[in-house]
Amino acid sequence: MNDVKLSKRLALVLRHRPDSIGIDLDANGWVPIHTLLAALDEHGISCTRADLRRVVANNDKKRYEVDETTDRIRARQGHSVEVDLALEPTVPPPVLFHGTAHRNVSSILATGLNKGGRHHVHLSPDRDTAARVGARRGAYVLFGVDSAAMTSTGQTFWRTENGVWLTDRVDPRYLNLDAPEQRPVPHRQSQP
Ligand code: HQG
Repeated sequence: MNDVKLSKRLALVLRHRPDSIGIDLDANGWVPIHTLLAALDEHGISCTRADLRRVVANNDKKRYEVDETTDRIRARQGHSVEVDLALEPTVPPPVLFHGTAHRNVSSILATGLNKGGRHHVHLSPDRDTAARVGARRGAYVLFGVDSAAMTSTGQTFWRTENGVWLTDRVDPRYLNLDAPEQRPVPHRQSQP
């Protein structure tokens, strides 16, 4: 399996469907590397320790984290299965960004940003990153998020180790649609 496919499979297993290869994640999302490799092998996916290390190290968004002491691996964020990432609430920069498909705009302006299938709403620290997130699904728009105002009302934010800002919900009053001319040209981004 090439590295891109392997990385996508890891995302599936470590965030959404550990059962697809018959493994469990612990409460914090970790699985022993030897357990993962054995389960992948049993399901016909060839992956050596070296392959795994390469995919983790080269991953464009540092999606995976290895704990050297306990020899375990987990996804840093993006889970749909129940996990506690044990992140500390953190004060965000005053403005964050969210890129989304153009077709979502009217719904978002009406009801705000909702977490959908994920555990949190994901926000980006800069326009470039938000543009890449939005452009995954074609024509996109950028929202500025008034995180300073949200923080002042006591809303909690967390920052993942790979720099994604998380919160539970963004009410429409804290969203500003970015003017189209301010949109950066996105760079295609693919795993790993
Ligand atoms: C949209 C990728 C209509 C929201 C990326 C988004 C990111 C609404 C979609 C990370 C809505 C959910 C997260 C509403 C939210 N009406 N649409 N009220 N509220 N939405 O993929 O933020 O590759 O679950 O705008 O790079 O796009 O997984 O979230 O378009 O960092 O590592 O609902 O996923 O990283 O889509 O992306 P997603 P996202 P990874």
